[in-house]
Amino acid sequence: MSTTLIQPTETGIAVKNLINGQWIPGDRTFESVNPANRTHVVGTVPLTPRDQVDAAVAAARAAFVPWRQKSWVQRAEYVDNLAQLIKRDLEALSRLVTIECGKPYNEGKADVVEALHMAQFMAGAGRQHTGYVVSSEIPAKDAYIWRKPKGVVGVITPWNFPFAIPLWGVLPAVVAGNTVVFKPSEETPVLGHKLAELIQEAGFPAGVLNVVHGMGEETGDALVKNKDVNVVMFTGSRAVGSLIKREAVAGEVHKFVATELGGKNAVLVLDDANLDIAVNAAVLSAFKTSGQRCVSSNRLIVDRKLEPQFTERFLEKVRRITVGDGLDPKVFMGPLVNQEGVTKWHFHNEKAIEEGGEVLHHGKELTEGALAHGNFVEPFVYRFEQYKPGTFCLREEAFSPHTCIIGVDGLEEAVRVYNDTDYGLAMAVITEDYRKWRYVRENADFGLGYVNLPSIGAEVHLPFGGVKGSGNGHPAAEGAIDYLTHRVAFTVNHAEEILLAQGLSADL
Ligand code: UN1
Repeated sequence: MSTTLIQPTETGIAVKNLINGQWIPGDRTFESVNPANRTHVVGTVPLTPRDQVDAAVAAARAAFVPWRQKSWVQRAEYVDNLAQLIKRDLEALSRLVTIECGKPYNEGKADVVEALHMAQFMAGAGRQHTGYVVSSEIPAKDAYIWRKPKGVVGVITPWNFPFAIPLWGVLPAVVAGNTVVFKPSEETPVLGHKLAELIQEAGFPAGVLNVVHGMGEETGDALVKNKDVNVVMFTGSRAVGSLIKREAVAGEVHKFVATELGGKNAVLVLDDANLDIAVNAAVLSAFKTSGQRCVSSNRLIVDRKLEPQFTERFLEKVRRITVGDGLDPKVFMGPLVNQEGVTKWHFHNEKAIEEGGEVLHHGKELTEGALAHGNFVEPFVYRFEQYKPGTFCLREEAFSPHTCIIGVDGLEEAVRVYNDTDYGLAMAVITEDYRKWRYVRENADFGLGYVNLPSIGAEVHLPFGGVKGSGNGHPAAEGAIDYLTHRVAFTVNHAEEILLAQGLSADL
């Protein structure tokens, strides 16, 4: 059992699609480049046309019947094989995450470890309950709530967790008996390809897991509009998620679209906060992964009583943040994923200034020397002494190292300010007072809540997903099985006569 894995110097991998167990090269291709050095081509990747996407869906459809006839335990065995392979290749895969998506090596490794944890969790899930027996009005009847797979699942994932997030969707789908067509992000297709290689090596039957590469407008569009796709699991931007929801379900009542769409997350620093925890949680929430997590915090909502000390200590740490190629162990922030990310960062910074934010740390775009060909920017920090409702900068996700300190008076204003966005994904509150965090838990809108921690760092066996504009529930991790199975009612009579519920007469 061996696969060839990319070393830091290796370039130009010829990525192929995986359809029905066959490797299919692309007629048209695009290049995936290293965001720390755009002259470094990591791979050449197929632009998959509509008819090839349809062929992948047809392969998944054909594989569905024999696959669902296996037991949950049998299907989970393949996932266990995959877990072993991820463990074997952990180091090389971690380096590849850094090379293709830019995250520092330790974060690349955490991404692969998170994927491994999902594989371990789902391998075990094959031996968990697959439904319930419930009581009936008639003593001789057993009623079951029984989970059945929905069919073919299209999984479309982002570049910021190129190894973990695909497995959040793909693995619950296949363990539950669905088959999959997976489209990796066009920013990290070589990692998608490595995953496809491991899927092949793990021995999944042909057609159970298919991988197609390309752009959202062509390949993704073909996948979400295919009538034979029963569920779409999408993680990415709110704009694309909304479009997919509209397009995918138009005229297709059976189709379900599960979305996980980012946030305008925050750290709430209350008046009794431990300042060491508050400052560290704020730096990690705002700037880990260069602010490119859907759970990154663009807002630090700080009680006015602590705000001056907090700000001074926060800025001290921000000034020491190192930016550079993530393969260098001293680097805290790697590059942004692409030049559009850099443009967007400039745009959000300019909006913050235009809307009256007081700039506290004006990070620069770094374009000199060894960084000349990468997408490097420094942190940008600004302040609103009073909350300013209705602003773009305090309501829209920046997905970059851009954060605002907002002064508030007390717990209730902190929560009001926190809730004043269209999103509701991740929230961290820093307090020593159990009554205060309980108030926040009950009154703030979020899917992931933390006390005395950053807003990042979720574990796979917890549900992951937000409310409001952050998505429609838990299309990822622990919660995914709910979207990937249909719970059927199944009732069995053990008597020798027919007795009906609600006192309904069975007399003929
Ligand atoms: C994302 O933010 O896009 O909770 C995913 C975390 C990670 C997953 C983040 N485990 O920070």
